[in-house]
Amino acid sequence: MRPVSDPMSYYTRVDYMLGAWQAAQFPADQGAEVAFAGRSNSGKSSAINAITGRIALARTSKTPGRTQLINFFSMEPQQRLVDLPGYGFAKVPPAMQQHWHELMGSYFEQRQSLKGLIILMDSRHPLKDTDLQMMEWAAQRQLRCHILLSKADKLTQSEGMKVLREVREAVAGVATVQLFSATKNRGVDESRRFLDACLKLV
Ligand SMILES: Nc1nc2c(ncn2[C@@H]2O[C@H](COP(=O)(O)OP(=O)(O)OP(=O)(O)O)[C@@H](O)[C@H]2O)c(=O)[nH]1
Ligand SMILES: [Mg+2]
Repeated sequence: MRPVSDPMSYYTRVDYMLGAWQAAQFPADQGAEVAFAGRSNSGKSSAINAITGRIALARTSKTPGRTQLINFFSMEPQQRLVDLPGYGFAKVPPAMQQHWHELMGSYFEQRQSLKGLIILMDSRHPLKDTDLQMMEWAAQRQLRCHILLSKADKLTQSEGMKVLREVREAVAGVATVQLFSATKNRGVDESRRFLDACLKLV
């Protein structure tokens, strides 16, 4: 359940802006934004919904690979959250994988307002090769990088602490890490603090 103080939060003022299928459709490259990346089905859209306190702002799905657009959400015109299409879903046709690469490539290369990256990793299967590639992309851009170990409600307390410790050790100096559960609203405040720092709200 959400704490009662939450509705006053800055993040609950978010609105859907647009979904971009190609770079020409990106909104004006001004201000600051933070993107949510991660494998298909890792919980990106659910995390955006939890952080903004909306039930269905970003579309979630049991079918991996559902979000094929880069979706932009704004709190203020100059401050945005970005839901990136998921990666690592083998059943996506090659032409679509190629399109994903081109779209993500142009986003990461061009986007000056991109100030931070949140990478969602299922806490039961963290640090896959594609996640490491995404961290490499962030490092090349010198982006702040924060990992949400998602679906933490599926782990026991001690399993959660163990995976947190292991991933923290593995990415020390490169990314910060926390446990997160969209269904239990766990870790929302901590993730907002990362966003605050990137969006210059503090
Ligand atoms: N138990 C549990 N399930 C979750 C959690 N977060 C997401 N899920 C479920 O995982 C599935 C995928 O969630 P999405 O948020 O759509 O994942 P996504 O990363 O946006 O997926 P794509 O857009 O397809 O790449 C859905 O069935 C969600 O309900 C969580 O914290 N706990
Ligand atoms: Mg999604």
